[in-house]
Amino acid sequence: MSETESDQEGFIEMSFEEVSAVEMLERANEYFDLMSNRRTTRHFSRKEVSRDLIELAIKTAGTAPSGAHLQPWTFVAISDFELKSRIRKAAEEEERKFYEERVPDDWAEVLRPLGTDHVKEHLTDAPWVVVLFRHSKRLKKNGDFAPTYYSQESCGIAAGMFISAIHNMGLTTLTHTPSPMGFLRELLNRPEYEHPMIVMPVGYPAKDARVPDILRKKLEEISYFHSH
Ligand code: IYR
Repeated sequence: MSETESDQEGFIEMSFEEVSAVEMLERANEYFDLMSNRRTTRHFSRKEVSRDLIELAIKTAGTAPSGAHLQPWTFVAISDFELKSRIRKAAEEEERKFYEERVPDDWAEVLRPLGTDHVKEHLTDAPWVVVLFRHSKRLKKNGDFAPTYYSQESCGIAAGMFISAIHNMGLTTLTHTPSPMGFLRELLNRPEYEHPMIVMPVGYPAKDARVPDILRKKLEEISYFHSH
């Protein structure tokens, strides 16, 4: 580390506890096993989930790294049934047009095995629906707007951390992307520089929840190593 950085105002010492090589491998395996068991389902139970758990998942997502540490995200969490119903109605209107008119052939081909359609029960069945809004601008103290940086990447990482937090606590979530989803900004009253990015219903899977019979790519298919 450079002298200047260590002396710089606004810096503190990093806290880091080294673990043994054995423990590291153990933890790595445990985490892989945990995440390997995550599945995305569209079938949610109506069983309630406490607000505390949703708050903790959002706080975990909020630990994500972000461009220039601008934290360009807002998580809107909805349990109000009437509001979830309005979101569902608007989403289904868009999705009906997508499936009936807009979907290109190549897209339809890869959606077919997943069995999706315009009916979005998960938006009213799941006890919580969390909408992630991406900030394309930041509001400065003097009232001016300035850009954010890498907000897509930052919000993508935060969403991943939200998903893993939900899975780790024993619940399930679905990354739903109604298209287009501009209606969410109006329905949820967000400013024009916030863009709805992902809708995540959260809850327990339904008793008869189903998932597509699919496999994940193997390590060899998703990686190349250049090592000595
Ligand atoms: N937005 C539609 C279509 C859809 C798109 C993708 I990419 C998916 O992985 C699944 C669905 C919908 O939510 O049904």
